Amino acid sequence: MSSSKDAIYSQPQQVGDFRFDQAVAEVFPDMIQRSVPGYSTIVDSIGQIAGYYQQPDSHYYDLGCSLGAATLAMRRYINAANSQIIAVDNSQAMIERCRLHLDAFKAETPVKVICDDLQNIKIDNAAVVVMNFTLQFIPPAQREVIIQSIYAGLKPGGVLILSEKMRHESNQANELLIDLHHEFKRRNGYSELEISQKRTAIENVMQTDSMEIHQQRLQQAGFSDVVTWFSCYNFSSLVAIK
Ligand code: GEK
Repeated sequence: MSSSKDAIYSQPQQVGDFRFDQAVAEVFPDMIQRSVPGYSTIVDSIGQIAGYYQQPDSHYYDLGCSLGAATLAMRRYINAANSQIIAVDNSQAMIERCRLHLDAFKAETPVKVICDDLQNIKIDNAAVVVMNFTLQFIPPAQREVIIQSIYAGLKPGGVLILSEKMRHESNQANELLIDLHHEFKRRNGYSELEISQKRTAIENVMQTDSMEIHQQRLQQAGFSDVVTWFSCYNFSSLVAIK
């Protein structure tokens, strides 16, 4: 399926809140690749980690799946008997394209694709739950319950793979990480106007937590072991083991 170059914020405009609509879904692979450092590495490693923690007769969740990148990666590495992947997103535009992406590749492991708020999905019998840059779009007050219900739905030895953009506790360090990220975007061809308009659009929609808050929330939910396996600028990914 074709995917286009992201030029959504290239012209001066009245910037509204960012939404995962048709226009974003159309350019999403280009947008995320040019905006998240290490995105391809993260996605492929999610597949590897899922392969490592797979168990027979289990579910694998991709919450906030967008076009299904993490689902495709998991499907490449999972071969345990009687596995099922459940991919969830509440954007109709994303889900339609996700279905086309998944159908374009043949694989053994069945995938159920659901268009719904991830908070309506009961997690059960899970070997692996992936939230690859999704929790940051959920209102902060609802995050604790989500992490608790993921913990409850994981099998013993199961894992949550949680990738997030992080806010650093100290302002000075936070500014450094933001500057490095903006330079990353500039080097990937985004203009000053695109960077600043995107920043305005995302401000109310994406509220980042610090690493300390993520760690605390995971520990309080019961995760005994949490490891940061990827970190670049203000983007990190954790594996939380039940
Ligand atoms: C990837 N994981 O390529 N319920 C379900 N989906 C949601 C909700 C919600 N409440 N809120 C937001 N989303 C993907 C990338 S993008 C990250 C994930 C980014 C969805 C939203 O529609 C979007 O598709 C996704 O979460 C976040 O590995 O764009 O920075």
